[in-house]
Amino acid sequence: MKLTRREFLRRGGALAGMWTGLSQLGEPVLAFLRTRGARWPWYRPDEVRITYNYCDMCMWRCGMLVYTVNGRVVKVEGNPKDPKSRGRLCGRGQAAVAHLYDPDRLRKPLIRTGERGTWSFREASWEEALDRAAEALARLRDQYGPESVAWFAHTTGDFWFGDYLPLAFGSPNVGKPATGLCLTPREVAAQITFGRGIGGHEPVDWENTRYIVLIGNHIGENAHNTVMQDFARALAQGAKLVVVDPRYSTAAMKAHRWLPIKPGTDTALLLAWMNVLITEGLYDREYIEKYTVGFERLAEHIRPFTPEWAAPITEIPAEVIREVAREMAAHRPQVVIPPGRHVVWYGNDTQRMRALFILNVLLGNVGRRGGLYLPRAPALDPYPHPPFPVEVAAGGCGAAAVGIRIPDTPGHPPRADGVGSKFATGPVVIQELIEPMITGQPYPIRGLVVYGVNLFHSIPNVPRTIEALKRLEFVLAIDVLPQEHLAWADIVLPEATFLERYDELWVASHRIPYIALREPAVEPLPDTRPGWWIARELGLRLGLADYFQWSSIEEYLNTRLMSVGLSLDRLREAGGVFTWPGKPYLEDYGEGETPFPTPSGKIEIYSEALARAGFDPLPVYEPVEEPPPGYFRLLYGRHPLHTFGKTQNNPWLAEVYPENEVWVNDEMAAALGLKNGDRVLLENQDGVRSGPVRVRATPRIRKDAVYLVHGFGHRGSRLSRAEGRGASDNLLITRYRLDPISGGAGMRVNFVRLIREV
Ligand SMILES: Nc1nc2c(c(=O)[nH]1)N[C@H]1C(S)=C(S)[C@@H](COP(=O)(O)OP(=O)(O)OC[C@H]3O[C@@H](n4cnc5c(=O)[nH]c(N)nc54)[C@H](O)[C@@H]3O)O[C@H]1N2
Ligand SMILES: Nc1nc2c(c(=O)[nH]1)N[C@H]1C(S)=C(S)[C@@H](COP(=O)(O)OP(=O)(O)OC[C@H]3O[C@@H](n4cnc5c(=O)[nH]c(N)nc54)[C@H](O)[C@@H]3O)O[C@H]1N2
Ligand code: SF4
Ligand SMILES: [Mo]
Repeated sequence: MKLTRREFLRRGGALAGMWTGLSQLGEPVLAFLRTRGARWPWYRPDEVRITYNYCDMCMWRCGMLVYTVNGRVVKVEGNPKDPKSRGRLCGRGQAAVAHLYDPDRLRKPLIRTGERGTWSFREASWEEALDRAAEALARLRDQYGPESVAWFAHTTGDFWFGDYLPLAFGSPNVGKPATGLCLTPREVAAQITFGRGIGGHEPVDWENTRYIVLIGNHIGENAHNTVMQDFARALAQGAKLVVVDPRYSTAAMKAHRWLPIKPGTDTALLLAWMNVLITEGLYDREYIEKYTVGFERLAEHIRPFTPEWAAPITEIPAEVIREVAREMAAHRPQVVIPPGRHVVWYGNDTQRMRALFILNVLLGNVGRRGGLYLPRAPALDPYPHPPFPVEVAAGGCGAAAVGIRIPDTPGHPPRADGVGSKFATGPVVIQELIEPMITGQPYPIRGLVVYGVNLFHSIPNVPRTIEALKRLEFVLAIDVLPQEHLAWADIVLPEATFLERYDELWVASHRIPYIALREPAVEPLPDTRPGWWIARELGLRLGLADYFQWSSIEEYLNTRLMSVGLSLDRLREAGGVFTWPGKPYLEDYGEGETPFPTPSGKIEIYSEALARAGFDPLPVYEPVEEPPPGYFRLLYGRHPLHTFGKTQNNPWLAEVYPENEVWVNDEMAAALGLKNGDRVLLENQDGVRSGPVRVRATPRIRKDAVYLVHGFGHRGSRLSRAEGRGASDNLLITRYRLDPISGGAGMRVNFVRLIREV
């Protein structure tokens, strides 16, 4: 029965009357009732439990308080003690509850019964599934060597399958999508320039900044909680904002200038800005002298790159370029060009990131208030274990890259991703591990363990991935949802969600170095298991008991915590988070102590390392391929209420934004006879077609590009709310340009045309 508002209020009134009546019974009556086992108050506050967690609805890891009543999670909240959430969560974080109780979750280990690529499985016991998985992995290791198995891992539980078990197993082929498909060029550029990576939390000193220039970097749609809080506060404090984006993004709506740049030409703009700062003498001379090397060569190098040179390339008027450079200089050092995060754009991305960093340096803002601060991480010891047979930088959001060198360990199997041949340096890049599965070059990869990576939505060139999956001898998938790639696994293991498990500590590199705890709020769904447990069980079966000497996860965590004088109990007493003082500014470093551990001990504007490796030692602009007639460049980005391809099925989030749209310039749409809401198919330069997607005809995008929110267009999954909704950008990204320095996969080199659905 539905209550009308009036009826509801009337009954509420009656209840309130009863309430007063009851309370007038007085304490003696209540005391008597208690002796009879009655509870008062009736809502039983003793059964509300709060546990600590860090959010896994995206990779940002906001600290979370989880409220459980009678064994059910009823709500999650930001942990006020946590530097990343400060008591708040974003919409996706709130929807963690719906993630936990998604009825489509995987519930049983599955063993393949039919052909790969079909959803033909039988349910199995953990005992059987683990035995068989370990047997298959051991056979590959014995027959072809441990390097014949690749391990792909992501989500915030990826430590066990991305950093620990694979290295104990002895494979250097450990890939995370947050490397070559996300931030590797940025980390490599930072390593070359500053001798240190940027890390998982972009170190922008929002509190003190007065002038912000966003290049791409669509904050507001890219919805990292703390960044949005900080960004909003900076604007409220009067900071000026310039947004460089071919699309009028949410951030652009807040900007005092929107520069609708021609896609792929940002390096030209950055060079022109440097040109103005240097030729007009507006840069920070003292800073450059004290902290950098190579400025003279830069001054020489940028001479031809005037605003007049950049204007026809970028399609931004020369006067505007000049004015923005002067405005930046007028605010220095409280001016910042944030490094962005998803920086694999056009394949020359390390050079673009170098240009962006050097521009910041000319403004004297690195390690200064209002610019880029210097983050630090707490130093916890690992749980003692024998040395790993391989050493490799698997990378990931928090990991720094490795400078210009080929990071193979002598005497151990080299990486198969092409570092040193196809590209120069950096952590293992995931997408280049697919090729050896097909071609056997430089040596064959025959097995794949995929933990929390969305094979068909995150890795470009899906036909190639399918080809690889057909050839592999063994595929093990560990996930929480029936994503489409699981149909290619031989064994599927259902993990418990982050709200149901302990996990490795989150050790954050941040302005305030800190650690955060993840502990279970409720028992896992029957027949799902935590990642640490799965890794350990596999490890024991693979003869790796020496690496798993702990008897319980609590013992593991306590031992690590002990190295900094903490324990699980003390971490809980502290509120699930423990912080240390940071050293964010240059003034926090003493004489003779440099925050820039480059070979010169200074910021390297001119890079000897790049020169030696045969690359341009100073950033250069390289034109990108133009779309053929009738085609648009395919751009993509985020929606504030979705994460990649993993939240489209979330019961709450699916209700708010159930499918994506293709943004098309309104004049171009009209010329094609299309209007808002029409359904079209997108066909790329290789003839690959997306499913039908609605047109969003809008003046908010340039005429030469279209735009999709990433992560939609699930096909062949068992996701009841996501299946068949919208179009997949990744399906249309059949090619990419490899960044020759870092191995990042520039994915904005695909073109699509619109075909009206008939
Ligand atoms: N809600 C939500 N937030 C997220 C995520 C999520 O899944 N969901 N994922 C997180 C992760 S891991 C990452 S890496 C970040 C990614 O977020 P960002 O680092 O902000 O990613 P970008 O690729 O810089 O941003 C996409 C923007 O670049 C613009 N763009 C496209 N081509 C060009 C160009 O040639 N030049 C310029 N100047 N702009 C261009 C697009 O129009 C779009 O507005 O988001 C993070 N935040
Ligand atoms: N085309 C295209 N490709 C992209 C991007 C893009 O914008 N467009 N963005 C790139 C970027 S910036 C990044 S960082 C990567 C992200 O790449 P991914 O991390 O691969 O992206 P998701 O779609 O979030 O995939 C997460 C997978 O983990 C599963 N999962 C969720 N929770 C758990 C859990 O607790 N345990 C386990 N075992 N599994 C879990 C999900 O069901 C899903 O299969 O993608 C990159 N690739
Ligand atoms: S930004 Fe949102 S989804 Fe990401 S960790 Fe924080 S609350 Fe969770
Ligand atoms: Mo990313």
